[in-house]
Formats: sequence, C-alpha cells, structure tokens
Amino acid sequence: MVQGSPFVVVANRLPVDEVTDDTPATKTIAGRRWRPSPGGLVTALRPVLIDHQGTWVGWSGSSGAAPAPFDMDGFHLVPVALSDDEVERYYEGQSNSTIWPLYHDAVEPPIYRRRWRDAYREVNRRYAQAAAAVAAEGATVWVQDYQLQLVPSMLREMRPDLLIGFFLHIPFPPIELFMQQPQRTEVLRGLLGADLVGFQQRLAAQNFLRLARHLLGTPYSGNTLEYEGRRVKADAFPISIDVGEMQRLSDNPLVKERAEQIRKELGDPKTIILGVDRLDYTKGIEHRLKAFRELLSDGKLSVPETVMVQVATPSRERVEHYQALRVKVEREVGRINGDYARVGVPAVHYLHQSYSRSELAALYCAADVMMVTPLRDGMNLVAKEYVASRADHGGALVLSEFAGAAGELRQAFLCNPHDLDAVKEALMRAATVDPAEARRRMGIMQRHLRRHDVAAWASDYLQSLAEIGSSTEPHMELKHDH
Ligand code: ADQ
Repeated sequence: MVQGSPFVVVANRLPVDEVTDDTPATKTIAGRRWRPSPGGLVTALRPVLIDHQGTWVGWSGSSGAAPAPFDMDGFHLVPVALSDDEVERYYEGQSNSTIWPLYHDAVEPPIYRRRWRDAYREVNRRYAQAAAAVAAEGATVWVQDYQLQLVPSMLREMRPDLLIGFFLHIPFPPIELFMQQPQRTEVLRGLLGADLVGFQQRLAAQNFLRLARHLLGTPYSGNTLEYEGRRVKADAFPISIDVGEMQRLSDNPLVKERAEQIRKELGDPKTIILGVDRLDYTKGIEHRLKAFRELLSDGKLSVPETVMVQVATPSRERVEHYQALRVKVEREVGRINGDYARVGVPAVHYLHQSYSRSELAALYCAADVMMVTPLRDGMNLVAKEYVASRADHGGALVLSEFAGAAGELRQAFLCNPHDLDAVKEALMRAATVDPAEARRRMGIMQRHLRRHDVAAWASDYLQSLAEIGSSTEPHMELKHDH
C-alpha cells in the first residue's frame, strides 16, 4: 500500500466483486477472492489510476469488517466497512428510498426517515476519512454519485489542501422537488465542498446553481458561484461508454453467430423488440409493456411476426418499491402472454437475469427495435451501447426524451414515455422505418459516440478540474492524455 496517492476516486462501491468460485482473473487476499467488476467508470479511470498510483475508496459489497486495503489491476483499493444496519439505513434507505426517487422526479414517493439520514451522515464521514487518510498533499479526489453528497464538504474540512471533484450520475431535480428534502441545506453544503460539481446535463447544473442562490443566497455568474470565499464550478459532462469495447464485441464472429442463434430461438420473427434495464421503476418498463400490449390488441402488431424480449436485471431487491415493481411487471408480462402467446410462442420473453457483456452485445445485434423509455434517467448507457454495437448500421432506437442520452442521440425515435400513444407511435415508426433512413440515423449517432466515449468524458472532467486547481492553490499536476 503506497502512502499518499495523488489521485483518489471515492465511490459507494469498489470496482471488484467478491467471488466464491474459481473464476479466472481473481485475486485472493487474506483468504477472500476478488474479481474486477466490469463497468464504464473503472474502464475510463483505470489509465489515470495506474499512471498516478491511484486509489479507489469504496464498499466491498459485503457487510461486516472491511478487508485490509489491497492492490488489484494496477491500483490500490481501500475498502470501507458497512454494517448490516448501515446497509439498510444508508444504502437501501436514504440513498435508494429517499434520494433516488426524489431526484428522479419523484416518480415513486420518496420516503423520509431521520434514522436513515443519521446513518447517511455517519457513513459519508467514514468515506471522507478514508479518502483523507490516503490522499497525498495537494492530491485530486474525485467523489462519485448520490450516495456520497456530503463527502466533498467533510473532506474539505479535513484536508483543505485537496482539489475535490464531484460527479452526479443521476438527475439533479428542480428547486421545488429538492426543497422537500429535510436534509436539503446539509446536502447542498456538502456538494459545495467540491471545486467542480459535474452533472450529466446542462439543465441539472442550472438547477444546482439556482438552488444555491435560492437556499443560501449564493451569487453566481455563468456557471461559477462564490461560496465561503471560494469558487465552485457547476457544469455538464455527459457520461458515455467504452465504445471500442462494444464495437469489438459486436464484430466478434462468436457474438454474430450468437445473435443469429437468438433470432432462430425466437422463431425467426420479422421484428424483435428489445428492452434491457435494471428492474427499476424509473426505467418505464411497465409503460413499455403496456404500449406493446395495446399495439397487439389494436392489430398493428402481431405474434409471431413480432416478439418482445425484456431483460430486467435484478436490482435493489430488498427495497420495497422494487419488490412491488417486480410484481407489477411480471403481472403485465403474464397478461400479455395470456392473451397473445401460443404454445411454444411467447409474445414477451421476460428474463430476470444478469448477462455477460458478449450475451448483451448479441442481444443488441439481434434487436430490430431497441426500446429505452425511462420516465427519468441521468444518461442511460444501454441506449449508447445499442448504438455502438450496430456497426452494421441496422436497427432502430426508441428513446425517451427524459433520458440524458436524448440530448445527444437526436436521431433516435424520441418519445414522451408518460404518453402511451406517443410511445406506441414511436415504436411503430421504428418498426416500420425505411431501412435506408434507419441506416442514416444510426450512422450519425455512431459517429457522435466515436468522438464522445467514456475516456473523453473522464478526460474532459479531469481537465476542467485541473484548470480550477491551477487557478487556486498549487495542486499536484495530473496528466490525463489517454
Ligand atoms: P443505471 O441506472 O444502472 O446507471 P444505465 O446507464 O442504463 O443505468 O446502465 C446500466 C448498465 O448495466 C449498462 O452498462 C448495461 O449494459 C448493464 N446491464 C443492464 N442489464 C444487464 C444485465 N441483465 N446483465 C448485465 N449487465 C446489464 C446510472 C444512472 C444512469 C447513468 C449511469 C452512468 O441511472 O442514468 O447513465 O449511472 O452514469
């Protein structure tokens, strides 16, 4: 363990999973096995972490005593301990039953509990302490996401020498919604501890600047505000995916073969409609299923010419809202299949499972229409993965206007997911689009993604943070030229 990292990432989770089997690429430390967990964030940050003896601070995923810090994949990992009670109150409670729904337009009512807020504060302090202990003098610390909104100010208090960034992966709500939060001033002050607060969209950065003026009377000009004698910048940095990985996967002959096999297994339909989401009420899965059912009932679509595949990855299964959603989605799937399936020919294939990257790529390659219709979403990486995997320029994307991705993927078939008729219309337009027009749209979106991948995202953010650093205290220089 190197003392004093010049670059520290702080996130709820470490980019590793504990495994019990003998899977390859695992590392055993003190009798426990770890495997790197794939993800855009770690892919983008790995080169920066490796170049700068970086450290990642986060929870290991299992409750109880934290494992000792260890090295993996070329950088250091510092596990933070969470007890069962803290997992329930900080993670399932305050993070995923209060903040998550509130920041997603309150599409489910947020639940407010004092004991959750207390745990959130205590746990945020623990992450801040871990980062403060490991960061070198003048280091850059990048805090990630809604679970850790108090970390920037706590960290600044402990270590005023640090350059602190924060990035919010989910939407930032308008003032009227944010003001519901009993912890509102504390959260805002927490975020203002950062030098740069990054959001997925410009509108979110605007919401933040306006909120600071409204709640604390903090003046701002452009996207910079003055707070306690410091400058804090709020800006948009739309996150992206590892475009190269997705293209390589979809070019792989085994993936191509698997895509064909999927088509066959589905009965060689004319149109395959695909949805891939975490099973989350923000993703609009129920609305999408209803739109499909109505189109079958209107006679505009029929089985077996058209089939739908809905992958709904298990998620936050101990949280009440998620349990209720699962029941509703499965009831809707049952209803559609009850009315429109035949023996051996389901109308909807519903898969409540996780898949490998290559199986996901094969599904994307097999899908004629991809439905990404969240009611609200910070970005939505699935939409970008689908586009990146269609180097053949085939397929059509139906995309919600309420996904951050809609700000970039303008050639998708955009729709308002709250308006069932609009979802049906967009689905029909995508299913019946002229192939030349579909290719033109996909080509433009592909070109956009090639220039805006996740490495460019990380580099833009860190560049912007470094510029703030060089105009204030002397901070350690961080190169980010990948
Ligand atoms: P999420 O809400 O989790 O992310 P999303 O951006 O779509 O949503 O990312 C999901 C990821 O999980 C994708 O990379 C996808 O491939 C993967 N995945 C989905 N189903 C899977 C399955 N069955 N098996 C394996 N992998 C699966 C949050 C915000 C988003 C924001 C991201 C990144 O809610 O708005 O885009 O963070 O900032």
